[in-house]
Amino acid sequence: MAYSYDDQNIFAKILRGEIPNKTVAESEHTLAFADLYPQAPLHVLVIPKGPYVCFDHFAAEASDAEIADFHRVAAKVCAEVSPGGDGNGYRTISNAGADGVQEVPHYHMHILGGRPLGRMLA
Ligand code: D5M
Repeated sequence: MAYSYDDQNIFAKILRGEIPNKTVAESEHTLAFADLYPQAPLHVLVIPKGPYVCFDHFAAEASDAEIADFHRVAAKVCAEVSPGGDGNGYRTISNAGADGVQEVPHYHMHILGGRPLGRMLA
């Protein structure tokens, strides 16, 4: 499978510091920041710092360290609203490609929470 990464996408520009973001968490391989158009009281995007287009690209080609780091950072954000703590839960979403209606072609996980999100399978 060949993936073509467009380094002019908006998240690549955020990672290069060319446009601002509201950082929530950062680590060696991962950045988490507030979504510009929040759909819930908590709406955070988690992205790897490496040039990956979508989930399966990341999972296939990133190092184990990048993959572990990404999920640790995402879990830290989720923990704020986790039913395992004091929260009421959350949803993670990752859109890919045209059918997935992915707007920004840099892999990202949406984390939504802070309100009842309703049933959603499509
Ligand atoms: O979602 C892409 C998401 O990226 C969408 O929820 C808006 C968000 N977005 C777009 N530009 C920015 C900036 N500059 N900062 C923060 N968030 C942004 P997708 O899954 O690709 O449809």
